Amino acid sequence: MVPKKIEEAFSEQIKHELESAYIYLSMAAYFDAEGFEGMGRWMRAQVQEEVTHAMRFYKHIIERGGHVKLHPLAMPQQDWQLPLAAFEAAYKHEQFITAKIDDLVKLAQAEGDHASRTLLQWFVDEQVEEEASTSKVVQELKLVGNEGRGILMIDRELGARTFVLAPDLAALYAQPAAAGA
Ligand code: OFO
Repeated sequence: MVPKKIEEAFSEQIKHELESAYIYLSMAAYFDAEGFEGMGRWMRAQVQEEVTHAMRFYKHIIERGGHVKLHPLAMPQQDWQLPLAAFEAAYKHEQFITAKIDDLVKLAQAEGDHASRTLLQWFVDEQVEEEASTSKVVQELKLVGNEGRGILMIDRELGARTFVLAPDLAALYAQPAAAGA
């Protein structure tokens, strides 16, 4: 059975992960409207990834006999001055999420909840990547400044990103086997 405090904190984290998806969807809409197709695609892949982050917490609560309670999502920012401003906001948001994951680690330790440890370690590692990937784009955009060709090259590079569903989550979305199959 999942401890009550963990169930509540993980439900709250589902909200943060879905808010991440919502923020990145808003950024995708901004990039797509501004003609930055690659950045729009990168953000749309990030949206998918954030939803799977929420679903990792969801799966954990359900598997341990808990009840997921959903919270309202905050309205995301709709517009940015430049691609750099959007990616800076994304990097800052990832730092916020890292702090939330660190709080969850402390809570799981205080509750002596060893079952949450593996899940949270996955998120600790993931946040290193999340911060690194957004910060890398910020650095690249800063390097090229307002140079149009440079921005377009970054846009092309980011457009190569695709979303791949992690195999350990595939069961959440797979069709149930037909009876007698
Ligand atoms: Fe869920 O890692 Fe980004 O926000």
